[in-house]
Amino acid sequence: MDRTLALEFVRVTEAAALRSGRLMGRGLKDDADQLAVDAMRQTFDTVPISGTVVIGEGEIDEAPMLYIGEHVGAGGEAVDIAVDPIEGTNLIAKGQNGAIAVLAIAPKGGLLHAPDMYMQKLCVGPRAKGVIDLNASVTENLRRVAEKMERGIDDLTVVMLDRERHQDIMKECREAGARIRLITDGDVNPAMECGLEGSGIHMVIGTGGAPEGVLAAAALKCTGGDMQARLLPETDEEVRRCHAMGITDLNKVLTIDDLVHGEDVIFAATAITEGNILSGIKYFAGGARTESVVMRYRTGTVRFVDTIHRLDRKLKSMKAR
Ligand code: VTB
Ligand code: MG
Ligand code: MG
Repeated sequence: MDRTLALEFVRVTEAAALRSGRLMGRGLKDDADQLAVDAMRQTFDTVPISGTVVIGEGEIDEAPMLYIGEHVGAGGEAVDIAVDPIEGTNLIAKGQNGAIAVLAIAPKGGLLHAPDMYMQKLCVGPRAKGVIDLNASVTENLRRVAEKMERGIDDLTVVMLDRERHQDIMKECREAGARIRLITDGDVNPAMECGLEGSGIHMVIGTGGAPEGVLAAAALKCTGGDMQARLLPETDEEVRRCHAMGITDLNKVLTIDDLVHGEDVIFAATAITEGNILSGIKYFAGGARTESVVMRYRTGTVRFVDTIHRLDRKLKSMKAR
């Protein structure tokens, strides 16, 4: 993929974040989501790609925009797109940390077309690459990651969604001595943070959305991190969808390269609320400031984009056109 596209994609996540961030703390998660979806959709149409949404807001009959199969872009290189215009709508609604606007782009066929079902995930950063095993116990994984990172288990911080279903792994992490950060929503952001030195996050574990799993894998692939996952279909229909994707062995451990294949992927995210690496949006009279990250697997470049948006000037220049 043309590398100049990377900056175009940041514009897309910035737009989604800028538009929806205004609603922080207002308790309006669906309204915020709608604003982000609209902004992302519009901005995509200024980017010179022929994109197909493979992970999006839902099926064609349930999502008016950015539905799976929808074509976006102004025309150009054929790419597959995974989007989550707001990853963590509850977080925005309550003004809590960790909401991001996020996307991943790969050449056709580069992203697992993960349907909306649960996925068991285990994510680590580059310093722990090659040692995780989803079939091993949590304790064993913590032991191996700590050893690879040349530190104690008590120097590891593990993130998981605060859910009843995680009681067992939570207990195991506590007994092994790891520090835990329980989050109410949004497991893509901490997975991305695992790959970035200085975030203080070393592992993300537990069950969350499969679409979010592919976005996490894209970020971790770019930073050289590692991930393993397993689809957890719950209904016959979900099982059928796994089979349709060519996954016949439902117990199969998906590696990071199963989730994101090939040698080319771009990941971009803009913080909406505060994160451990990216600061949340700050609005001021006439504008706002956003922090984003954009990464390319091909070169391994991780670019932090700190942008001041003069919304008053933009409006003026649009009117003058
Ligand atoms: C998961 C997680 C997401 O929603 O999909 C979660 O991966 C929903 O999980 O990051 P529950 O069914 O347990 O509520 C998010 O937190 C936000 O999209
Ligand atoms: Mg969302
Ligand atoms: Mg989400």
